[in-house]
Amino acid sequence: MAAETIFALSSGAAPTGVAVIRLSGPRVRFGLETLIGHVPEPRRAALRRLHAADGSVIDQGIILFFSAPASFTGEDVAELQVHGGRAVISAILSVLGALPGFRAAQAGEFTRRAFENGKADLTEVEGLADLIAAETEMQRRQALAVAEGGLSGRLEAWRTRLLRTRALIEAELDFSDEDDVPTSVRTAALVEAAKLADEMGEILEDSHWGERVRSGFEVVLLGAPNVGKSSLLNALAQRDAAIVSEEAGTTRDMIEVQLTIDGHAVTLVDTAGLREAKSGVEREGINRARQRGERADLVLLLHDSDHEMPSAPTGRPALPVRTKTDLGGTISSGVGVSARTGDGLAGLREAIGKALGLAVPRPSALLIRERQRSGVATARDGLIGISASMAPELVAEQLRQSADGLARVTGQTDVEEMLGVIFGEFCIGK
Ligand SMILES: Nc1nc2c(ncn2[C@@H]2O[C@H](COP(=O)(O)OP(=O)(O)O)[C@@H](O)[C@H]2O)c(=O)[nH]1
Ligand SMILES: [Mg+2]
Repeated sequence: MAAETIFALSSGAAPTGVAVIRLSGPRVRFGLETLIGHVPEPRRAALRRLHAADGSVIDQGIILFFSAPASFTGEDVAELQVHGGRAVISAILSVLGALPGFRAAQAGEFTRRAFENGKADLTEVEGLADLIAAETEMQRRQALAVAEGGLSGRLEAWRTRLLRTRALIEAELDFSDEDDVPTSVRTAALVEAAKLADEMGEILEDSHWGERVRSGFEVVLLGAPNVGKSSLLNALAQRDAAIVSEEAGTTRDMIEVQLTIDGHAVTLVDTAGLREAKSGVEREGINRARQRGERADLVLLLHDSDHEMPSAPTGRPALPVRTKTDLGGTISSGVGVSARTGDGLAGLREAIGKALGLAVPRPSALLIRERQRSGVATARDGLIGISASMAPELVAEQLRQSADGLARVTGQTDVEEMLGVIFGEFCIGK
């Protein structure tokens, strides 16, 4: 079945200064002929009038044509930059919609075609999705690194080495006169497998940094009722997100606000004050506060002259925060702040950044999703499973499983390439 030609408004909601309408598929040339009377030279901006079916002019805009396969999707692609008014856009979309073989694109369909045509692998597609969703500087940086092939390049290099190693073993198995593969081949394979396992381990042992940057770091406020948790959350968020009251036990649900610290997304969570609950609802709130603290990236332990510091959930990094410093008293441990006057807020943000390790510049993480991590982990496990005493057939099988793990991450299968590596590099069957 011939692919349909798809089209969509690729820029944001109208009205805008300029809108971009994108087309992709086998009938893009026909679409351009209909709209502007001809197909412009590929990759050159052309200022043209766009026409309705009755020949009247809809608008004037910049037309870009990309000839297959040198385009984002790998198909013929056109981008129409027109004035971003609702009537302009809908007039053009309705001309396109009426053309035979044309239909409106579904969400992600251009990218899907790019993947199917080998223009981007799955990790690059995921990076692209994250780049579009990125809200902080650090999310943008790591998404761009992955979208530009930072992860797929690593995976591809590993996979090639795995396939080559396996091909070596198979070649020796198939063509050796003896029953056994020469030990030199096996030794080389074992050394390479161990090396690869180490390299994979290195990027796996990153404390899930990429996923945390992607979804944001979670900081949970813990402390006795009335110690000033809700006030502090509001002061850091610079808005009244949580109810502040002199009455103890007001906050029962979690209240979350988003902050940006050192270019990273941080979710700050207000919780129910920790005490002996007076009601079932409050008890539930306190349980949830503790649970949330147990999986937080950082816990702020609030205390003041009237309220003791709560104990930190085991194993979680914690930062003591002395509240209500405007009322006087001494700061015995941690950072001092006053939500009322704003004193110490900048220092607290800084301390949070430091405690989370956000302040230290790092290279962009390459594993930004659980799917990618589990594929690499599968690949490494396959390699770790290889032992010196193993029959060569089994070593080859472990190597295959390992390569499969990587192929799943990039969205390829490896059978054809396996053959390609054997025949291409080893001149078997001459
Ligand atoms: N003087 C002073 N009072 C504060 C400060 N922060 C909170 N409070 C007061 O302490 C009480 C409890 O505050 P709240 O934020 O609701 O505490 P929570 O129960 O821990 O969420 C309220 O009466 C607040 O006005 C502060 O920095 N200085
Ligand atoms: Mg509160």
